[in-house]
Amino acid sequence: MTGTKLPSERGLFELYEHDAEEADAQIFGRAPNHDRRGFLKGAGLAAMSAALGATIPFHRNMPAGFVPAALAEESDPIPGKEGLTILNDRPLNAETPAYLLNDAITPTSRHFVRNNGVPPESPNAQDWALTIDGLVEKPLKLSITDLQKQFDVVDLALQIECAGNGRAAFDPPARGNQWTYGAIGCAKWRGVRLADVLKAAGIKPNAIYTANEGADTHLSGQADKKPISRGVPMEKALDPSNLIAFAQNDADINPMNGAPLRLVVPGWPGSCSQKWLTRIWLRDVVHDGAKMTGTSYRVPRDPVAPGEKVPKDDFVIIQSMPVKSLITLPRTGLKTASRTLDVGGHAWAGDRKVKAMHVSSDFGATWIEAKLDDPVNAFAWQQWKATVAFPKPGYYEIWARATDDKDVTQPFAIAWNPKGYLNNSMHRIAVTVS
Ligand SMILES: Nc1nc2c(c(=O)[nH]1)N[C@H]1C(S)=C(S)[C@@H](COP(=O)(O)O)O[C@H]1N2
Ligand SMILES: [Mo]
Repeated sequence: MTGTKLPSERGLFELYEHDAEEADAQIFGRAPNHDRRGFLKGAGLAAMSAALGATIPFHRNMPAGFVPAALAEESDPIPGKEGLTILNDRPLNAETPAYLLNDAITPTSRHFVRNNGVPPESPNAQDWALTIDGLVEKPLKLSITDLQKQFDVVDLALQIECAGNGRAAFDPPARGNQWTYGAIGCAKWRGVRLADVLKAAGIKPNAIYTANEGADTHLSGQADKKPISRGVPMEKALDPSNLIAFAQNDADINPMNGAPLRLVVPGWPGSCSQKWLTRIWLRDVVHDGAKMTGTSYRVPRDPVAPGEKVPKDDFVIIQSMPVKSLITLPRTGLKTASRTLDVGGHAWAGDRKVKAMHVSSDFGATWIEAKLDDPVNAFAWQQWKATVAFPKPGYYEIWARATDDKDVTQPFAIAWNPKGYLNNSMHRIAVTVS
């Protein structure tokens, strides 16, 4: 959508969902009597036509305040993705319903998408170059072939979770993508170790933080603005589980998941895993790139009451993600005639391991321990399963909660924070037994 001014971080879907009249005014220009679209401003009409892929001959008759049907019905518009729920179109954000995340390795078609800007158009793997510079002895410029030839290539199952996953449950609500449960995936990533590449460049002793850059562009179209540029402290950067990845599930990375080259920094907010990776520079300060400062990916240092205003200085950068789990089998809403039910899913705990998994079918009064697998490698989510029994027909909920190796357990209630991050309250599904 060029030529029309949308507020950043809000696409047509979000605009129309929240206030269709206002969205109309912004897209088409304000109508004097508010019940008709105004004389379509050239730019607004062009933008809507571009979104629809056609001119709109009767645009003056379009009633105000509804999503054009062609946009509303668009269900699977992301190439290579299937079954995802679109939360926003600009930037593109889509999550995966829990029951579609049942595989131990998330298929590429079901890996969520979280974009902050406009992805690069047809990026070319042959010409791709990654620069390592800043506080290094020897700056490097590496092609993907250089990476493959000069460093060990490894395959790891690594989970990436958006820090805002679960935001939809916040009350009072937090602005931003209203993720429910599905901004999480654990794909098999192939690449070289970030630590190996940084060491090859020679890390200077005063380097304390990475600063990552990608090839996507800012929603405003301004070349001097970056959609997102985050980094991690050196200690996290040197963890051998971090990858500079060039393959996802034994194939090319999906274009929306960062093809042809991305970082995977598991266990920390997904935003640390820069997509369309072009540069890593080492700095002697905490990186202050786009979405590193202010309240982005930060939470209050101490717990706050829901709705409380928190001074900016009281926010700290999110590091490890908290312990969490999902019920991916069965799908919520199941109706069954059986008195027993197999349930299962995954559990993960940021930098930690999950130690135990429990399931309740009586609203938390009693819990049974689920069978929990070890991760296939560090930072892979862990599979769990259990069989629950129902004493008689009726409505039941299955609740699931994970406990990490420091004995931290998922809460029932949300620890509210202003930006709606880190909701790790337990997942529950509904089951009716006839
Ligand atoms: N270049 C770039 N990298 C990015 C982003 C982005 O917008 N641009 N989004 C980040 C965020 S907020 C998340 S949660 C993950 C999501 O990865 P995915 O889209 O492959 O699921 O990518 C991260 N890397
Ligand atoms: Mo994210």
